[in-house]
This record gives sequence, structure tokens and C-alpha cells, in this order.
Amino acid sequence: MKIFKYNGMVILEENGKKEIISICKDYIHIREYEALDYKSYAVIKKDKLIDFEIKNNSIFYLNKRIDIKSNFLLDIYENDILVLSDIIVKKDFDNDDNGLLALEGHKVLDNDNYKYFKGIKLNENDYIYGLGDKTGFINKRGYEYINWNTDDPSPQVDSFKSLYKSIPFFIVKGIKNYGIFVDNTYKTIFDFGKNKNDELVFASTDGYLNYYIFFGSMKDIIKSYTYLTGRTPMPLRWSLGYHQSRWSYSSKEEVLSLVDNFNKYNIPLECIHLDIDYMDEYKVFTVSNERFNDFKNMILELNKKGIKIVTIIDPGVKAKEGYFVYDEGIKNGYFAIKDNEVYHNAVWPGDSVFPQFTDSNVRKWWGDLTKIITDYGVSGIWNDMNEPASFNGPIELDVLFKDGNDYKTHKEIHNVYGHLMAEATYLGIKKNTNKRPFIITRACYSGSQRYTTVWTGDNHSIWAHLEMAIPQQCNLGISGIPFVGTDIGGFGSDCTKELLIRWIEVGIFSPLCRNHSAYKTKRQEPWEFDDEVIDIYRKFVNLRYKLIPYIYDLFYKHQTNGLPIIRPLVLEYENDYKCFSINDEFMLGDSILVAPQVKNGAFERIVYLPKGKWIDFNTNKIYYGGKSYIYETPLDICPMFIKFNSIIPILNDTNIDDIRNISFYCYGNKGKYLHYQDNGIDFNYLNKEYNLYEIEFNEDYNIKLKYNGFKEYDNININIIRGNKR
Ligand code: MIG
Repeated sequence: MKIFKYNGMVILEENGKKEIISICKDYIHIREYEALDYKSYAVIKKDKLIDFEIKNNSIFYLNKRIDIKSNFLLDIYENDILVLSDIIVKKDFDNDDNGLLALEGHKVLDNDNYKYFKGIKLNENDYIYGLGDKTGFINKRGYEYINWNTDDPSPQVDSFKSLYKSIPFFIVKGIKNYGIFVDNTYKTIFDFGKNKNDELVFASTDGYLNYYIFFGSMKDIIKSYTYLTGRTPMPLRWSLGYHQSRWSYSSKEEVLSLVDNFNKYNIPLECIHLDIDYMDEYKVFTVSNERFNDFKNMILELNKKGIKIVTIIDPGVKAKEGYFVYDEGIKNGYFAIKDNEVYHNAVWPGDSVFPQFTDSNVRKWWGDLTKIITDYGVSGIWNDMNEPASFNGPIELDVLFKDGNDYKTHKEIHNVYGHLMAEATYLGIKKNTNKRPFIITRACYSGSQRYTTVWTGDNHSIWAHLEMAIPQQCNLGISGIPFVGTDIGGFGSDCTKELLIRWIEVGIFSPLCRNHSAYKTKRQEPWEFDDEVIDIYRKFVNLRYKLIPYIYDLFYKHQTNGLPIIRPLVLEYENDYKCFSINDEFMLGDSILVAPQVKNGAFERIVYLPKGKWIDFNTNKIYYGGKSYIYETPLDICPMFIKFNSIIPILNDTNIDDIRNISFYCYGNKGKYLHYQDNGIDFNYLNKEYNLYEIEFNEDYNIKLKYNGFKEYDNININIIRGNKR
């Protein structure tokens, strides 16, 4: 193995093959030589190279040493402690024909040929987190997953290998942590120690070997990963309010009566989502005149009441001459092709064609089309079916998508199709409205957090999916996607009273707080059940509004730290082993611990509190952490604890368009907190139109305006809660 410096990087050479390592402060970037000019969809920053030294077969830099073995294998040490050790894997991902098993209906792996197996030796006590949106539990150790954006609406359980999103990034928490991002858009497979040799293995069906290894605490690793792939810009503040959806609210009358009911039952409502039936024949960028004869005025009236409308847009364009989107796309060659012809498959509108979001002209075209929607007064766009899903069998791997003068195969770009659609939508809305775009997507890739929020797709109204909502959202957050939510109440299947109550008790902590359900399932607006549901639902949606300033502050802090809003306990308590695989509790930011009831028929539960003191949000009683408690959970109670010595901004109002009064609740004996305020709508904050307040308390309290560029609050209240004995 030859090792030498080249343009500030390290080159390894053996048997005519070369790999390059870029050495940066917080990570290293490894790729095969051929990938040197690879243009990433995810990464938006250039590697900032730092100096290193090569001695014998080792690279030295900062506190690290990388020993180079043969076959391009590495051992990485930090302060002489082994961080990770590469191994040779001879793994065959079962490429045999599974015909009979499949015939009987079993889910079997496709007969893919994987290449470049990378193996890393796992230690007994390694935990693995991340990998974006997958089923199962917070700790992924022992499981195998596949990144291939997949729309499978059957109840998604632990054994599912793929869901709608592909985020090839994960963190291994061991003696020393490391994170790995495999920047490859082809179908990839990740074995997190399913094999009996405790090997972590990843492989891809095509493309380059191109990956990053990050070092440091879990928070450091997330910070570096989101530095490279980008962070979620400040959201529209109203988008943190309560959203109501259903497939479908399909007429003006239905929408207006929905609003009446929210008023009647006095439940705050921010936004209504219109599913596919608002369109004319499912043609994107059209509105059905029959169902919504006065769309613009209806929205104007709703907007006056503070209610916003979001509409769904699918990528599939109805193939019908005379339909302007189809005609324009055909004229300009904007649709995917196969064998030199425009490629057709079927989705909701029937016979459909698929925009080449890979091409910047197509993205611009699509972005401009969104003006039709925003000109109606619509406040956001919901991107569905962008895996892309298709009804007439999967889109073939050799379908071609233009990218400048080049063509890319579906095999290569499948996993970034949703990402690019989100990018097109984001840039379009931003240009047309000058506001922060609100976009929700089902499919995405690493880096999509720059453009869009995500929801977890078609869950079901089953208890297992309420339970799964916690690790699923936590792992998405660890994977760099902070703005997440699940369909509250569950999408498919029929919701029950108890399930809806327990789900809203979890859902109000999701950055994206939306109740949504499928066509023909039991309706899931709270008044579809009984008065008890309405009362509890109201209580929790009101609590959500109280927490909006705190959540908004977390988004502000995300701009620099890249951290998620909803966090697994392990992210805050990396040294408390009891937190390493908790699936039924989570943190909202660093100060609020939530331990919801997610079991059917259960009215008490065990709550583990990490070391330190906590104040029960419901009773103001003090709890000592480092141990578990049995906590009663009648239907209207969600256990929630505030970390002792922290400050939570609270809004005692449900008008979030313009917040004039704010309260700071100071829990414990002393604390410090940074609060952010801006108009919540546009990008003026980038021109310094915002305020920063520093709140401090101990015996007394003190509020300092640290930066002033925006209209201040009219009133600021302080409440000090020292906590009571249990
Ligand atoms: O094939 O638009 O995940 O939220 O309601 C179903 C109808 C298409 C799937 C989405 C769901 C949405 C539904 N869509």
C-alpha cells in the first residue's frame, strides 16, 4: 500500500486502485479516486482540509492516528483509543432466487448485486442510531435495512427494511463514537450486526464508494453532518400551529363546516390540508371548479380568520393533450424517457408522465408552476407520491432523467427524486412569495432538511404505530431532519377514542402537528368521538400553543447546532446507559422530558428520569432522577417533566401570527435562557430584523435584550417555580 500527499489530501494506492482521504477537523471523507468529481445532491460544503503528517503506515493529525492496513482498511485511533477498525467482509446479501418464498407472499430481498462491501468491527456495547426514517426501535443494532424509497401502505412493522425516505447516515455510540454518511443515491444496504460476526456492513448496488466518518459526541457528529448537508431554515411560525387534514376535505362546504366545528368546540386551528380531491381530475396545478367554485375567495375568507390552506401536489402529470402542464412539459422535453419515448406509468390521474426534477430547467419550471397555487392564497405545498410511487408496477430502473446535457438512470436518482421535487418547490415558493416556504414531503434524501418538513407517510391507527412514532421521529432528528411529524390518530385503519387521545398527547410535541386519516377510514376529528375526547384534545392542542415559542427557539438554535427538536434521551444523556434504548420517552429540546402513555388500556406507566432534579409540569412537584417512578396516566394526563434549573418560554394565547405577550417560566433555583423573536414569516431575519433576549434567574430575575432589531414584546411575564416536595 502506497500512502502519499496529493493536493492537501491523502492518496492510498494498491494494485492500481486508488482511494482518497480528505482530513478535516471533525471528520474524514473517504472515496475512490474516480469519485473525485462526484457532484453530491446532499453535501453543500467543501471539505475544509487541515494539515496532517504521514509516518510509516500512519496518518497523524490533531489527536487522531489512522493506521493504514492492506486492502484500503483503516484503524482509527483517538488519543490512542481505538475508534473503529475496518474489516474485510465476504458477505453475500442472499442473491439467490427467492421465487417460491415470494410467490407465497413473503417479503424477500430483491436479487440485487451489491458491490464494495465495507465492513467495520462492532463492539459488544455499541448502539446504533439514525438512518433516517425506518421502522422499529431507537437502537438499530442487530437489524438490517435498505435505502430504496418505498411506498408500502400496509402496516409498517419492525421487519420492514425500507420506507419512503433514504438517509444513509447513522451514529455508532461506543467507547468512542463515530458517525457515517454514505453519500450514494443508489440502493444501499446497511447491516447493523445482523450477521453473527458483529460486523457493521454497508454496500451499494452501484455508484461510487464515497463516505464520511465523523467523530465526537453524538451532538458533535450531528452538528458536523448538518454542517455538510445543511440545516432547516427558520420555519413559518404559524406552521408550528395545529394542522387538520383528511383524505379528503373535498368541497368548500366541507372545509367551512370543519372550521365551524373547531370554533364550536373551541379547539385552536391553524391550517387545513386539502388532499387530492381539490384538483380537477387529479391534474396537478388545477382546482376543481365543481367542488371549490370560489377557491380564491374561500381562502381569502379563511386567511382573514387566521386559517391557512395547504394543498397536495403529486409528481405524476396526467398525460392528456390540452392540459397545460402536460403540453408545456412535452413541448420542452421535461418528462422522463425510456427507449427515446416519453415514459408513462399510472398514478391518481391515470396515465401519467414524470418530470425530470434532476434538470435545473425542469425544477425552475415546476417552481414557477407553484405560483398558480400560491396566487390562490395557498400557504404551503404537500408533496406526496414522490418516491416516486406508481400504480402500474415500479418505474423501471433504466428510465432516463435529464440532467443538463447528461441523462441519469432511475436506478441512480430514485432516492433523490423527492429531494429534488422539494428543492424545486422550495425555490419556486420562495421566489413567488418572498416568504419562508412551507413544504411537506413524503420521500427525501440526506440534505432535504434544507427545503422541507417531512411526515412519516402512511402509518395506521394501531397502537404499535403510536409507539413507533417516538423512535421514528427521534431517529429522523438524529439524521439531520428536525421538522417531522406523524399522522396523528393514524392514517390507515380505524382510530378509536383512546388511541386518538393518546396520539394527540404525543403529537403535540412533534414539530409538524397534523391529524390526518385515509379515505373511508373512521373520521378522526375529535368531535367524531365524545365530549371527553373533545375536552382532552382541546387541552393538549392548547398546551401545544403554549410551547410554540420554545419550539421556535429550538429551530433558532438548530441554525447553529443542527440538533433536532424531538430527541431521544440518549442524545442529552450520553453517559447514562439507562437512556441508551428508551423508546417510550423523549426530550423536547434539552429541558422537557415527555413520557407519554402509548399502551392500550394502561393507566399507569414506568417513567425513567435521568440523573438530576426534575419538576413535574402537571403538579410542580420535584422528582429526583437516576431512577424510575410509577406514574399514573388517566386519559387526560401526559407525564411531562422540566429539567430543574431551566427556563421555558410560554405563550398564553393561540394567536401566533403576531405574538405581543410572552411569559418565561423559570423552574428551579437558577437558570439562563436565550429567546429569539422575529416576524415569523419572511427572510428579514437575515437582515438582522430579530430580537434576542437573555433571561436569567436565581434569587431574582433579569431580562436583557441582547440584540435588538425588531419590534419588542408589549409584555413580558416571569414566573418562578421552585418546585414542591412530593
Ligand atoms: O395513494 O393523496 O401518504 O397522506 O392522503 C395514496 C392520498 C396517496 C398517500 C399519502 C396520504 C394521502 C394519500 N396518498
